[in-house]
Amino acid sequence: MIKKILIANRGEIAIRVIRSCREMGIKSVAVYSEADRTSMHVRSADEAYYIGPSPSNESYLVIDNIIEAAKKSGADAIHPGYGFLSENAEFSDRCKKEGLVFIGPSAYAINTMGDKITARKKMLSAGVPVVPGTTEPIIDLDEAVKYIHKIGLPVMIKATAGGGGKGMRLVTKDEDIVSAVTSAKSEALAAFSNGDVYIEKYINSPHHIEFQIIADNFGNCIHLCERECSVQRRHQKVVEETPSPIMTPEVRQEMGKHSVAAAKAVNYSGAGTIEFIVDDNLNYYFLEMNTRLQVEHPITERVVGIDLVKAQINIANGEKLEFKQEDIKQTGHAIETRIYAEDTDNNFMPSAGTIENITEPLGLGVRHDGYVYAGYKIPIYYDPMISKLIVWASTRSEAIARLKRALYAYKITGIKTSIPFLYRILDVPDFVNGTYNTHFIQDNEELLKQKQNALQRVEDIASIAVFVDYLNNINKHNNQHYCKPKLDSWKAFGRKRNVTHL
Ligand code: MV4
Repeated sequence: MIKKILIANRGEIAIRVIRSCREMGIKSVAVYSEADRTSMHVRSADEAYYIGPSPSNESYLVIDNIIEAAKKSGADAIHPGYGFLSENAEFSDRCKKEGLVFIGPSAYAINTMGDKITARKKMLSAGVPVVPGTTEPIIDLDEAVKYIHKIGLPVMIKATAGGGGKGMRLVTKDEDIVSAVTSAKSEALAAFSNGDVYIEKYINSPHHIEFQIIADNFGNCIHLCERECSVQRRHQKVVEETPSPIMTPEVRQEMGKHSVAAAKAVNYSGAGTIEFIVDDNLNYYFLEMNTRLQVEHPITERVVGIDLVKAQINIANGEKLEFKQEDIKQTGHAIETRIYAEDTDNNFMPSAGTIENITEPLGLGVRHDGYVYAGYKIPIYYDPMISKLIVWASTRSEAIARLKRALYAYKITGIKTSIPFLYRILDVPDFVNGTYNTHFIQDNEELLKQKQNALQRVEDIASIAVFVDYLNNINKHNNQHYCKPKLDSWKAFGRKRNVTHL
């Protein structure tokens, strides 16, 4: 039985895992780097262990340090969160060897899905549709050119060790084939120490739709429906929603079955995600599998009513899935926006600094998964995502209205955030109508630019009010009133007058 879990992560996801641990009566152990001594996850956990200097390759990515902390604390399991060591096969294996339960899939599942060529082969033999293309690395350039002529341009050259857009080239012209293959290979070799690349037919303006699956260690696997993740910027998701505005019950059922088949093909255990690209005619193709809990998991939790972290822990504990496919129903609509510490009106520059004040949105249907607090200095070493704002309502249009209300109420001073940009997304006709694809942000660049709308004017008035307060404080200070209680004259009667009157 798992009694104590070490969370090998930081920020909002560490706090998210700690919350489920507390509800389940499981003790939680935080780990922290130098820069994270004052981080919220350290305070939220039952215990905390220092694991090294601020750069993640000296702390959150050092397997030995994390195992040592787990041993010292007496934890019996490790939750890796997302990022860091979450998709590291060596870490999964090492936990097992040390007698610690890794709350995630086997090294075999991570390795098979991590190598895109191997994953494509596996999916083909499991009957899952993959993007038309090759299933062997390009060895001979002439043969690659011949193959591309056969399937026709445009194509994408992708690194087998890639994913998330790294080591990828779009080829639209015959004369670019050789240089694209050559540069993709050298980029992949430099980035992943593996220069193998393969060919895929290019799917124009696709949707990114992913399916959540959960599987236990007894061969049971179900899907928890889809998430629409097409609002992305430079392969970073910005808004996610479920259900997808373009999904139909028939396609959902079919894609769900293929997602379960994909997971079963690698004996998957735990929570995972099957990513598809989908064209306008709802033809769908397997892209990759994420063998971890994802950032956007809360929208699924809300719409299907399952605590995914609790499910992960129960599975790792050797329990059977407590739900059957026919128990899974989507209720209402959920949307998540990721809040980044960045200046969206200045080329999305990271906005480091100290949070002066934060007012988190509350109210019906609002969930805020964050970790920053007033006075917190955002470290430069890690991802600039500071929180996720998730709303739920019974319909999509109500959910959009609720999200706008919550973004409006969300006030952070001291740093710039993506909140104003997110608000503008919710007003763009393609978003409102649910007719967007992965080119949404590019296609709506002009509409997404800062403009003097009603919200902006209210923000300006709020800023002026804060400044007036600030000036008043300076005046008080000059008159030595600062931090001293004001005494009405009748209260001051009979006392030594130490208050300078204006
Ligand atoms: C593609 C594609 C079109 N055709 N593959 C980008 C990230 C990586 N996971 C795969 N990606 C793409 N692969 C073929 N054959 C278009 C993209 C793509 C994309 C995919 C999902 C979400 C956002 C995207 C943004 C640009 C390109």
